[in-house]
Amino acid sequence: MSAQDQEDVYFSTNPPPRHLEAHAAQARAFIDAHAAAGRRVVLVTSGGTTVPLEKQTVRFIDNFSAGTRGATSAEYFLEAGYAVIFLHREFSLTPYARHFSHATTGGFLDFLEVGQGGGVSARPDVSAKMTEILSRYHTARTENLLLSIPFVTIGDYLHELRAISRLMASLGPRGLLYLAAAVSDFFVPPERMAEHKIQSTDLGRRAQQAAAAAAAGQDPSGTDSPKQDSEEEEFDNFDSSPRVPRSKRLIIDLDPVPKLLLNLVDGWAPRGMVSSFKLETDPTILVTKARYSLERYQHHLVIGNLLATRKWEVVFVSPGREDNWLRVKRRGKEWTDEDVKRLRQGEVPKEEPGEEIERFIIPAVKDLHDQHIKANA
Ligand code: 9Z3
Repeated sequence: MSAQDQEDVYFSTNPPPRHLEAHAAQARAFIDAHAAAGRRVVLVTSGGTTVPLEKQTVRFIDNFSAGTRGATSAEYFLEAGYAVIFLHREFSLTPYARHFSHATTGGFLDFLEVGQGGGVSARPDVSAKMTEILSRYHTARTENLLLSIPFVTIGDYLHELRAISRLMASLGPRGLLYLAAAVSDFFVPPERMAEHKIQSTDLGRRAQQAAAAAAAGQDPSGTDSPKQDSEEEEFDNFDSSPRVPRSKRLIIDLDPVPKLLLNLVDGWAPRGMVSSFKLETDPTILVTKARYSLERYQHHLVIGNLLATRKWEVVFVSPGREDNWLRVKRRGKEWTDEDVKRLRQGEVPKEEPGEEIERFIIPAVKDLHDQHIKANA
């Protein structure tokens, strides 16, 4: 099947999110306003996509990502003069709020106190930081520089990504796509997805079958009546660990998600700069996989990172350039060659990073974007 056919099949069989049209209208107005002002626009994707197992979803598979990379990057893009569309997993980290909503020192309410007059104010020790961040947030909001759009499932994400990328096409090379979301590789296609909560007991399954038979006008007595769990002792040798009968296990059968990055690069936003992240846990394959992704999708930049060391170091892989490793400073000490070697092997330093690595990532991406605009003007 061609990439276009795969796209058509995926989008015609997987329903769009409820607010897609409203989100697209917001994105259109946002992009048009900034295009008219000659401002660059970046689409930052952030957080993990879910794979629902049921239509009325109780259970789902999730992808790792707190949204730190995306939310932090969005702040640095705003600082660098970009208008930001922040397409993020609902309830994951968001720009500015992240400093207080997910702090390790406490929840949001822990930063507030009730004053003598009864009003609420920031705790004195965090007041200066809160004032500074609040003022940056207010600037972004009042100048309409930050548009936040949420997603939850892989389906929501892909529909939103396609709609917004197509709108970004009007920006030509001044549009930047910065794809930091952790995107599911596998999903349950709608025709195989259960409507209701998947039952974990025979009792539940049989009750469901009986209700379905009754609804279809069949004699429910034709189906087995609900039995207590203890009554079922079916057993088979499905695999070499027959401790649990197959009837009690949940076997999930997933299809691959079509690789739509190719469609994005060729068709949705063909003149914009496209950068993606590559996440690995095995240090020996990170750069090879990042290069492979770049060659496969023919886009402009892959930023490789290891799960364990992602806050310390990333590698920029781009066509015709040497690999470029960016690393944060250490608190109170210098990197030795030995330290760097260990870091690159995925060994995490004991202390926290001395600064946010996005402080270096965003100017380096902007630099490549400058070159992209010049080359494609
Ligand atoms: C990343 O690699 C991000 O940097 C992280 C950020 C998800 C590691 P956090 O939000 O984590 O700061 O907690 N994102 C890309 C992940 C991904 O799914 N990439 C695909 C892949 O590696 C390609 S699009 O195959």
